[in-house]
Amino acid sequence: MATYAVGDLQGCLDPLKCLLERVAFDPTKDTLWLVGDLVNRGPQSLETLRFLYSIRQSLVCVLGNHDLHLLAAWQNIERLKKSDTLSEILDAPDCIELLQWLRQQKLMHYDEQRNLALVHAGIAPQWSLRKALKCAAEVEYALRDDNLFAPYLDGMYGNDPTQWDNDLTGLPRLRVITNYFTRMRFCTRNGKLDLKSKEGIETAPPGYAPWFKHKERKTRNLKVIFGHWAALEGQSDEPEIFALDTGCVWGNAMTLMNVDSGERLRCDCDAQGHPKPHHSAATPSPAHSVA
Ligand SMILES: [Mn+2]
Repeated sequence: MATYAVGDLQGCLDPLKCLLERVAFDPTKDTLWLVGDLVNRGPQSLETLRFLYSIRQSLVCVLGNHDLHLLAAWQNIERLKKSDTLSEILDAPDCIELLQWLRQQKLMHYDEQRNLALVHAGIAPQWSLRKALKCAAEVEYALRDDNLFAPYLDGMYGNDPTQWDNDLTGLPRLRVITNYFTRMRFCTRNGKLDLKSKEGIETAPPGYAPWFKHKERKTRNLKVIFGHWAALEGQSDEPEIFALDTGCVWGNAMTLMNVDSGERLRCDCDAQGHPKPHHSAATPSPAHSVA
């Protein structure tokens, strides 16, 4: 009955399977939380999505920017970029089944018992827990609603507005909510976003800080698991903020964390997002086993 969280998969299925084998993950008993960016850039986006769909009853997952991009490409709203590896999904016979499932996923998951939230990028510092859940629900509703789905995806792209305002309506409102949950790294203490900087904590533009570093953050009593920010290398330096993106698709590693014990496992990956040989499922490294 264990609960594990894994960082951004980005279509890297082998490292995920390697980690799940090492903890003897049992989908009939255990639960897997995923921080989003399930697909894109990595070698096996279609197979990753199929695998997740097959264990969907044991899964809690939130959507990342790459997942939303996939939905937009599916709806012919956004063309695929050269670096995208999503066409195998769009060409697959089970594409509709997989993406109808994907669009039902949330932007924010809140576990009341654990006082723990799961998001892809972060939670706007000026939002209370209640406010954050309400904002996430607005986008989740648009994703599920057949009349709002395409207009939402069409209006989703862009960096403006840069800041939340209660008076925002329509697509700009949904866009800024989406940007907080799926693209944010640095912002001001009032939640003004800088969506250009992607490097480590020390590269914050003047007046900006990582979203989780602001002392006046309204959800500072909430534990948060998130991904999206590979340059953090899995470290937030905050006790209750759990950064899980360790850049598997960039030749670094995929990270799995036991949600209750905080214990972490890494699967080191090569530049193609495959497990490095000494961490392959066939020859698990005893030094890294949880037992
Ligand atoms: Mn991301």
